[in-house]
Amino acid sequence: MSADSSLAILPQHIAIIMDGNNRYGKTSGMAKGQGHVAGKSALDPIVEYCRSVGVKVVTVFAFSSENWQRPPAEVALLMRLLEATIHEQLPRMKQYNIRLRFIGDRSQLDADLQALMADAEAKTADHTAMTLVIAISYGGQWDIAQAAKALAQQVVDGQLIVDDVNEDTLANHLELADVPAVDMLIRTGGEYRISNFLLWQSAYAELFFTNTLWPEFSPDELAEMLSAFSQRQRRFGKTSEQIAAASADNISSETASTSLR
Ligand code: M2E
Repeated sequence: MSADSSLAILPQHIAIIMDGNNRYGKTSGMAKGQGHVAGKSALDPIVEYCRSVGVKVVTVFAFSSENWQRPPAEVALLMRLLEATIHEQLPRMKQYNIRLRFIGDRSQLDADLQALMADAEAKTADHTAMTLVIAISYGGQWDIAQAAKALAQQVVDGQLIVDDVNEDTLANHLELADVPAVDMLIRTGGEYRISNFLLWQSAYAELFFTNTLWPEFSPDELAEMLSAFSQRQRRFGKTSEQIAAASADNISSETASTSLR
């Protein structure tokens, strides 16, 4: 993959809501659940593309807190797929020097899946090209609540005073406290919601929505989004004089329109 000058400004952290697997399965006449199998293969080229252009962190929503309420057969299939995918991904993570991490409420997961996740994290901990974060049994509200709980425990233990509970101390206890904030959030599948993904971490993220179903999402479409991201950032990247001039302009036009009302 050659360097692309349109990617002058690159997100450091891309979060992806991989929606549309079931609809893809249905419209392609697949058996129940097979859309998730199709979705599983769509991630590899996206991860490789992100790595090749220099994105540092990619976080994907593999299984949400809310997904536990899906039909039991689908939950079971997703758990089997997760396990198979982690097994499959390990050699690839080595080949591409990618670190694998997991976020979410692990206590809800089978002990053998928990062990597999810990093993995959340990075996890739020294990989430096990129980090792939898999959110499993994750919810943004759960994340904020568990951080609050950790702070409350510190107060109880006399290690923290109430006045020191603030944005910074809370952020330090969230999942991914040690990686850059999400600067680009993508949702495929045609819904325009954040669905309790990385709520705090996406506070300033540029949002991208596409009707493309996840199994059909391609590096080409991502490249288009990255170029749009770069353009949005370039507008933010104007000099302070330009911003001052633009806002003075806004104020005078606001004043003008106010006086016309
Ligand atoms: C994923 C899991 O819907 C999910 C089925 C399994 C694969 N998948 C989508 C993931 O998100 C684990 C790894 Cl290591 C990579 C991707």
